[in-house]
Amino acid sequence: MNTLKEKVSNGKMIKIIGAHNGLSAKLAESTGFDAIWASGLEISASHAVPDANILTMTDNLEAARDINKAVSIPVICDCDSGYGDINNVAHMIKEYESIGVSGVCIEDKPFPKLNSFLGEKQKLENIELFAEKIKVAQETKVNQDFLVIARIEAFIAGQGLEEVLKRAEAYEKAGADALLIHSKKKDASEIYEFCNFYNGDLPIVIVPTTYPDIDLNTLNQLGIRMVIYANHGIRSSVNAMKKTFSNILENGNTMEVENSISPMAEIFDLQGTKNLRTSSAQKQNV
Ligand code: SPV
Ligand code: MG
Repeated sequence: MNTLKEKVSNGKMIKIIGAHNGLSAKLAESTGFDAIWASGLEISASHAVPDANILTMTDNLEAARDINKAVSIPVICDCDSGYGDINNVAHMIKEYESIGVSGVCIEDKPFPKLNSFLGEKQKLENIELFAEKIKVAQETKVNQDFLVIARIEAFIAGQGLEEVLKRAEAYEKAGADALLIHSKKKDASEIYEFCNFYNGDLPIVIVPTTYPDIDLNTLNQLGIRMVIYANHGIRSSVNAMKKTFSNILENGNTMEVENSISPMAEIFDLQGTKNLRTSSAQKQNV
């Protein structure tokens, strides 16, 4: 298996999808995605709590561990703003590296963070302080293939291209392995703008949640290296569950939903049931 770092340097677009547990990660892998995004939004939503650092680092680490155990493709972990100051970042890097994931992403917002699509005016972390977080993350990691992605939230905070480019330069200098440029505009204009003016060498990552029409050809033309479809798994499962649950109550039986839900055999298969061993000692006791 290629490391994520090798995949980034081989020139092919890396298609990444969000997951929140082993099952969703497994579905992503079997569909053909290149990597998994252990999404803070998905993990917190799956616990029915806001994406606002309500879950602890340990909660997210446990989810990432489950995800990583379920698949053999690389897992990139959404680590919000690093769970505190530079010392929290150092601890976080040690913990995440120890579970065998391929990298982490940290965003330049203060702790506690709020999901990028919430609130009117998001606050940004001080640029020098965030650059220091990146530096400490790189100094702490042991495996040089472990990616530290710096996520720039300046567009999210309503700032312009100048601030985004300034931050890109600072984080690149601090040693980031890639830059995630986030935007909540309804079109990709901020991403185009950034790609046209960015002079650095780092691979660019985007999360096209609010500009869903951007396609892989366009991403290639812009020189973008990784695309993260961050939340489509949980959004589709919520929709599917709502439909099934209400259909059962409406009909008073499960006849109609049987045709649209996964057969039990598929669930057993996803669980790896066929790998269960039969104990010969137990057999003798029967
Ligand atoms: C996530 O999936 O948790 C992300 C992406 O960080 S976003 O929800 O767009 O902030
Ligand atoms: Mg997140």
